[in-house]
Amino acid sequence: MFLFTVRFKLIAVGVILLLLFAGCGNGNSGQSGSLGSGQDLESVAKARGLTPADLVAAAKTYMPTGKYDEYLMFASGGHSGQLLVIGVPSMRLLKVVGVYTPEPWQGWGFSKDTKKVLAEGNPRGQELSWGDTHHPALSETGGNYDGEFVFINDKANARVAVIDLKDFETKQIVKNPLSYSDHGGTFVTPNTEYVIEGSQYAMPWSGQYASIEKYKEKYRGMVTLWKFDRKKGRIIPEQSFAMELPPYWQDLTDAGKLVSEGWIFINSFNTEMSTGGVEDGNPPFEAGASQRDMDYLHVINLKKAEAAYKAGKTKKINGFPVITLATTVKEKILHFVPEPKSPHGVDVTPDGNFLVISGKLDPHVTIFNFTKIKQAIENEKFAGKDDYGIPILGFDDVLEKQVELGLGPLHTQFDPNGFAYTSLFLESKVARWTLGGPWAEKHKKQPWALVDKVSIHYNVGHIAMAEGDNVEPDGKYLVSLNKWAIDRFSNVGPLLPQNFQLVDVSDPDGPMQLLYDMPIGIGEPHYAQIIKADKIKAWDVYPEVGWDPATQSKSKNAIQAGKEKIKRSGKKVEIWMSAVRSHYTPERVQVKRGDKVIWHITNIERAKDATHGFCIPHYNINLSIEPGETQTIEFVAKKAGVFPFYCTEFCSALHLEMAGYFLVKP
Ligand code: CUK
Ligand code: CUA
Repeated sequence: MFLFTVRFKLIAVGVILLLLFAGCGNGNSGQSGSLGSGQDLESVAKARGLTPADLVAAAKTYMPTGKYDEYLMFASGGHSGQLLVIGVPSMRLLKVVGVYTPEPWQGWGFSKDTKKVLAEGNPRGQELSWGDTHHPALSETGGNYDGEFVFINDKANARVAVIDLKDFETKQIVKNPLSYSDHGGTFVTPNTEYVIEGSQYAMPWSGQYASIEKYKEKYRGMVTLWKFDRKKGRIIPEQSFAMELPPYWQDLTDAGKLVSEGWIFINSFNTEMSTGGVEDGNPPFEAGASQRDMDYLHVINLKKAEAAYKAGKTKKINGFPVITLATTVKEKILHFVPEPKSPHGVDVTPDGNFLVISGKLDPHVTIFNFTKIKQAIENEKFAGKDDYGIPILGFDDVLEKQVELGLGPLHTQFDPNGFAYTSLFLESKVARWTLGGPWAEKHKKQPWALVDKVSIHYNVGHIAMAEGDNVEPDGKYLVSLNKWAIDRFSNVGPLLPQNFQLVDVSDPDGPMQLLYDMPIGIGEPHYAQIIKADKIKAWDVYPEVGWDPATQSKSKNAIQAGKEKIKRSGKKVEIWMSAVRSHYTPERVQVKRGDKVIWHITNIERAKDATHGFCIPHYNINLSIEPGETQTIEFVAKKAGVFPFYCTEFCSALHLEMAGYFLVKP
């Protein structure tokens, strides 16, 4: 690695010298000309108008064919409802994982099992075909990403999905039984005991009706602790519980780690309990929810909450155990810390001892000291109570520092060099600043000080750093997840892509360098996590022929070559079909109109990448059957006719012949 770096630096320096010598690097016109007639770097750079800095950036991100990225980024797909997998530093999109929205390429939402997973997230029978994904959370062991699972929330409908990274498929969607709205999810505890989902917009329990005049009494926030069973790869709703919270608008969450392990932190806004109604002469939300100078950071003792739940000190709401506000007060589970003005983002430092709160409407980040918070709670040193009886700690008793960073601070990440990085939405910059405490001493840095800023394009929301939420962050790369793109890309009409920008932050003594723009043409990504690629131990092909990804075990409907069959009983027709290059067996399937069709297909291939598709026109069926996989479709053959089915993956020279006829007799 060291050798590589040195060599790399030499090459970079060589490139720059070459260009300077050639009198090239005449600024970036935003347009590139021809490729250049020659094959040498100098003439290509000249023809394309590339500066020396461009060439260095290119050398840092270019991935030669067949080489792999060092990191994988799991990014939310925003209101596409999906999850994106992107290589870092090349910023190549590797996969769009179907989560809340049907995804035909993966057959997601077309097979019996995947339809079932999507339907798990349908509240009271209402079918949903999208989600608003915000915060992916990789599973953790000992406070570091372990590469086994990733979770992601749907803010619009308060749902949580579980994706197994053995095959990058969504395995489960749980619908929150208490709320329609979540934002404080997903975040995991340091060993993924719980997946945390906090609400956003307060509402009456479970979506019941209550007049908005009854806001204070009838509307509530919540945080749900979903118990995760790693062996089963599933959330266990029967071992999960929630806490009732006041009707403030809870925002982001983070789980404590190391010294703060066993605690959860949630920030909030609208502690004014503004209810909108600008049309009736009330202050609009954006003003009404910003009147007070302080909102409340929620500090939750998870160990105590868990004990209360296990002791049965809960109330069933919509069949789900909830620790009420009264119990919360009695059991001393929840405390508030005043936090400045409508904050956004609460981020726990890698050592677990500091909580960084961003101002949003305040140019500072506010840093609280967890040790001081714990002491104040133990000594019951309170500055007051809120309307619901929750004790409020004294701001100055728990404050460590406030650092002025710039306009619109939102989210913070950390590197191994003692730096924190905070996005500045209004300034369109990312600030690098130093942490204090033992960390600063170790890194010999002036504590709590702004060091540097890098411009991004434009209006950054979250930032993601390599292994950035871990107790041992990697740093090196930072990805800025920008909300606006404006002039960064070719005109593709009034709906513009969002822009991910890759920033090199590897040099603790040098400037941060913007390397690359990646347009995101699918939903608005909010958050992402970046994991070392070698931590992911995904399968090349399914472990056995006849694998059922829904159970991650062999399917009872798996068949071997030669055992294909069609069974009829009354109005039911069941088919066991095999797929292999380049045919389906059987190739003809005949049923009568009105028959119930249950169709199992096993891809009996063992070769990597030998995926077959399967589609039937009119019946809205499109599957992707990966090597070794068995899938089932079920439908009623309501329409008579002849329906040619075929393979939708170009799998061999005779792929076009991989087809057959589905005949429905009138
Ligand atoms: S949020 Cu979108 S920029 Cu949902 Cu985490 Cu802050
Ligand atoms: Cu199988 Cu194309």
